[in-house]
Amino acid sequence: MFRMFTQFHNFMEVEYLPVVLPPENVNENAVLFAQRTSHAIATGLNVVQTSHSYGDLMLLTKASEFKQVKPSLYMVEMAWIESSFHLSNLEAVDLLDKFLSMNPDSSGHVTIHDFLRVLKLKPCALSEKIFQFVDVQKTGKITFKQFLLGSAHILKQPLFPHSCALAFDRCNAKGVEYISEQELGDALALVMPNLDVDEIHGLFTLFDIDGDGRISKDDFTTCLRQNPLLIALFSP
Ligand SMILES: [Ca+2]
Repeated sequence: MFRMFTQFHNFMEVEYLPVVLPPENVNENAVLFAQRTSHAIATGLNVVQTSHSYGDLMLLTKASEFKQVKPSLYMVEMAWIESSFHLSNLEAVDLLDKFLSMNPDSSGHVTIHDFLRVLKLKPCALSEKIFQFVDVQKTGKITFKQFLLGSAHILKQPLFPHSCALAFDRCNAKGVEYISEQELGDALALVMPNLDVDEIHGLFTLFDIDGDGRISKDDFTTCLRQNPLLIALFSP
């Protein structure tokens, strides 16, 4: 840049790209039109056409705020994710928030130890199974994209809201509006043996979103929407 400013003259080339117009007599939706336009630009630049969108910029900004060494590691081609999983940009940013609290290393990888710490899970067979569901390449570490895809895959299952409601009813032994810490502990004991009081309390505080000392149906559903992988704790 400095060298450019100290030249008497600089050369530049302007390439006019073909004007991309919507086809006459045919209804084309905005997504298709954007794809055709993006293709024309990518061809002009002689680069591969990707599915990066404004959502990726939001992810990049969030990763930069969290002082990540390489914020670009957290860009996931959101246009593709949005169309395949119907996951909104805001949902992706929330999942990135969660992932970044797992303390990823400089190459953007998270170990099972930090994964379990943030999800308040104790090391056990079920917890390892949940991690392995995300660790598709079986390297013992996960990337944000793997975490995002694993979470989105569960969150966008048509029966997910129904499963949340069923899980709440299953924990709610007394059939009242709230789940107590004791009831949550009893339900979790079925899938995670030998949970101690602190481990139950850790999960209880995660589920008690408004912090009023009891888990309402809203708390329960909100927590599972923020941490879809935890639905595994309540699967029969
Ligand atoms: Ca509550």
